[in-house]
Amino acid sequence: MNKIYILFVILCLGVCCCKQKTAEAKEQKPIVSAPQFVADSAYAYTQNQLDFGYRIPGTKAHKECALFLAEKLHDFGADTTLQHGKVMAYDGSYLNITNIIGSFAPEKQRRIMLFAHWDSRPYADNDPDKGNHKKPVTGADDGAASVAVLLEIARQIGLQNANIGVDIIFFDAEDYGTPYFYTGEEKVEHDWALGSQFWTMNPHIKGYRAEYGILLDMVSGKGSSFPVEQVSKHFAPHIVKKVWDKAESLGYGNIFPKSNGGSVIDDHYYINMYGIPCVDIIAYHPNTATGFPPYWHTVNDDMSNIDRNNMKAVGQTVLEVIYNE
Ligand code: AHN
Ligand code: ZN
Repeated sequence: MNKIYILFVILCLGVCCCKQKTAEAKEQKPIVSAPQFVADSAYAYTQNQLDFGYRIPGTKAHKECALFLAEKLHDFGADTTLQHGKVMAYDGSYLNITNIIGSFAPEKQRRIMLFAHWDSRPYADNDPDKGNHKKPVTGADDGAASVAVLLEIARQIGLQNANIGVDIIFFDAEDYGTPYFYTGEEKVEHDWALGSQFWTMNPHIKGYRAEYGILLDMVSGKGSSFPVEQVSKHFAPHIVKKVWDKAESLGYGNIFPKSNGGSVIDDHYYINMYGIPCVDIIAYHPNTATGFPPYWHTVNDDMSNIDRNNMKAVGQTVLEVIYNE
């Protein structure tokens, strides 16, 4: 009887000590509060990109905008690399592409990868007016605004270090997929997300790893919300929980509902295939034929649809996720 009693006391002490230890370990983690995301700054970075013109691979505007984005990342204190590559487009032609990579605290082992596509689509082939299908897309929400939110996040990380290393990657040629009017013989598979596919075959650092990734795609449209994208839920349910819980705790639950959104082959699909679990924060519109915003791949994807409130909700949520690591 006594022996059992003693054993019980020892067990209790053990449990108590262990609990204390984990509590201490938690306290030791430095508490850093996240900086405030400035939506006006992200709005201006969106306009800056549009000012170059259409960011279509092979054009002067594309080349100039790449240099602008690299210079921004560099100015904010990131180690910046331009990764040049050649990829095959949907019609068998070759494209010269540039992925733009900015690394904060490159010496840190623990890392997060944030990414968006920076190119704009050459064809407005979802425009209600057929006459516009061969015109280019301005790509304010589809491209520029997501890059702009990441630039503002980069600026904030430059001003106040995070505990974890952060790599920001702007992928090229995401939006060069087969236009609906294409009738050519040559048909190339995996025709979207060419820049991220190139990167998975040629990571900027051999064997590059990050704990997880977050893709932003069309995060700034008026009237957009971001229910859970299904490829993300399949490959990275724990990261979905982390991001969507954080948004909810910040009061952005309406913009980040936990309901099911669409399922999209986007840059995150190929990064998940590479082995980094990642999520896509992407607008879902249940009432359009595509599930994308009404101006998606039309000539109307311009500044008039950009909503600073959505930029703030997405930017602040991502910052809070980063600064809690
Ligand atoms: C497909 O339509 C297969 N993917 C769309 C991904 C996308 C295009 N995001 C922005 N533009
Ligand atoms: Zn697009």
